[in-house]
Amino acid sequence: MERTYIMVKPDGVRRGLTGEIISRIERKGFKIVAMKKMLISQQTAETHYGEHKGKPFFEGLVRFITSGPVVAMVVEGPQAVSEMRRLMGATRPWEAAPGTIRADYATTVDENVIHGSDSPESAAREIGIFFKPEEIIG
Ligand code: DAT
Ligand code: MG
Repeated sequence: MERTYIMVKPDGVRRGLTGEIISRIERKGFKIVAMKKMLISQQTAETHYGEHKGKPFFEGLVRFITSGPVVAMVVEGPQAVSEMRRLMGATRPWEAAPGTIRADYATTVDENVIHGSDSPESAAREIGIFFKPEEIIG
C-alpha cells in the first residue's frame, strides 16, 4: 500500500469540482485516509512548492494556491502515487489524456484543478506538511 498527497486547488473548489474529484478517487477504489478544507499560508505554499522556487511562474503559483480554500487529502492504495498522477493527467491540460481530471476540467497550466505528489518521497514530504499523523485514519 502506498499513500499520496492530493489537493483540490482553489479553482477546483471555487468551481464546485471537489465532489467530482472525490468521486473519481473513490470509484477507482482508492481510500481517502485524511481530508480537510483549508487555507494555505504563504509560508506553507512556498515550502510545498519549494522545488519551483526561482522559476518564472513561482510567485504566481504561490499567489494562486493561497487565493482561496483547497481540499487536502491523503489517498491510499496500490501504486497510489503514479496511479493518481495517471488519473490527474499531464500538468498542461492540453497534453492530458482524454478522460483524465485535467483534460476534462482544466484549460490552463496555471489553474489545473488538482495537485498530486510526483514520487513516494514527495508524497511523504507533502503529507508531513499538511497533516499530523493523528489526522490520518487508515
Ligand atoms: P504538477 O502539478 O503536474 O506536479 P509541476 O510540479 O511541474 O506540475 O508544477 C507545479 C504547478 O506549477 C503546476 O501544477 C502548475 C504550475 N506550473 C507549472 N509550470 C508552469 C508554467 N510553465 N506556467 C505556469 N504555471 C506553471
Ligand atoms: Mg509537481
